[in-house]
Amino acid sequence: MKKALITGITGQDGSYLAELLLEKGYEVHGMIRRSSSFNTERIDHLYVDPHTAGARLFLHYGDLDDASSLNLLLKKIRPDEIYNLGAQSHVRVSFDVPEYTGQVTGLGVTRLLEAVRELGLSGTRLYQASSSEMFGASPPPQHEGTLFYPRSPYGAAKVYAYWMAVNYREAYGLHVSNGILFNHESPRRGETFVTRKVTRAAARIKVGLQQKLFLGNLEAKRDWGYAKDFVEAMWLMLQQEKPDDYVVATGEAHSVRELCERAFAHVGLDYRAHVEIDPRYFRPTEVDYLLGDCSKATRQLGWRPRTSFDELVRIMMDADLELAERERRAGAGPAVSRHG
Ligand code: NDP
Ligand code: GDR
Repeated sequence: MKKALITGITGQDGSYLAELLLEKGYEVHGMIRRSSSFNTERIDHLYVDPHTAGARLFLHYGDLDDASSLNLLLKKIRPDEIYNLGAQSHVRVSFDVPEYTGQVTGLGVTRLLEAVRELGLSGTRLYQASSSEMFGASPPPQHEGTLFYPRSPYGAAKVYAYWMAVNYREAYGLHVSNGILFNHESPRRGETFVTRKVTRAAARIKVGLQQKLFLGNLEAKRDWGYAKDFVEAMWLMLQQEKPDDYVVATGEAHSVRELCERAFAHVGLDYRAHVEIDPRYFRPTEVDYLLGDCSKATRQLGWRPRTSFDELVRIMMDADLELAERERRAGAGPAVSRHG
């Protein structure tokens, strides 16, 4: 039975990847952070008591900021595959906590690579969650050869991590691949990322739980895909004989404004009556236009996106409508304005 370790298993991608690997028969180990509130909601449906016969999902405390925890975990588990999805992943927030973002999103990768190297885990394959944010201000369409020009502490940390992954591949022969993933979303997306913020608010407005939605820049364009499709590309990368770097995207871009239009229209509303601009959501430097060219992934991995933008909005709206209905029935109070 193959063993995989997922850092960031409690996040959006971690939860879908854990599902995929369990379906494929893996023993899955997830690294989780100690938190004063519950942070395992996205994987609770997968968890069974580890004492149960046949249990294949195991959770361990650790942190990308703590090299000793990484070393101990790798020593204990000796995974065949490591998926490094853990990160301070919010671009806007990275301007507020630039040093911390560098520590976790950047140096965290070095700590992990060093642990693999020090322990001599030469057979272990590693996936690094690189990002289209690394392209930043480089004009679209972006592909593996496009110049990196990050526009945030988050983007800069991911560029550092990307090159450390490449360096450990070249210097020590480690099997490390970078997946340069463009934005991917789902009903499990964190509520402060724009897609989820919009679908959540449109649904709550529809059922009468709130009236307004405050957003930042409506003109930014993103290549939005479905997280469930995208985690398959991560797995495919680690099944290749040779490690490499791949762009994963849909090849279709839409503006935040279009996203609002579609989401609100799905429930028969006009976004213009509800969306207002709050400058606190503007970023000191913005990434205007991301549109990925994933032809290499299609050619070499046989991967292609399966879910269109319209379908994605429908999936997210349907899920958030159900959630809003439940909240309404439970007598939820007025909307809390979340930062993000
Ligand atoms: P999320 O923000 O949903 O999840 C991030 C995960 O990282 C969570 O499990 C979080 O734990 C964990 N984490 C945060 N800080 C630490 C730390 N110090 N040590 C260990 N774990 C930590 O991100 P996504 O699932 O959306 O993304 C997964 C990865 O892919 C990230 O690295 C992200 O930067 C990258 N990426 C994402 C894209 C996207 O569009 N979703 C596109 C390209 C790259 P907790 O739950 O406790 O907060
Ligand atoms: P992004 O995603 O920065 O691309 O990073 P996000 O959804 O946060 O922003 C997308 C675009 O929407 C604009 N925007 C707003 N964004 C947020 N969060 N909140 C708002 O109110 C708002 N109004 C407008 C933003 O300015 C931006 O242009 C995501 C993360 O998952 C990263 O970890 C990942 O690497 C990249 O996608 C690819």
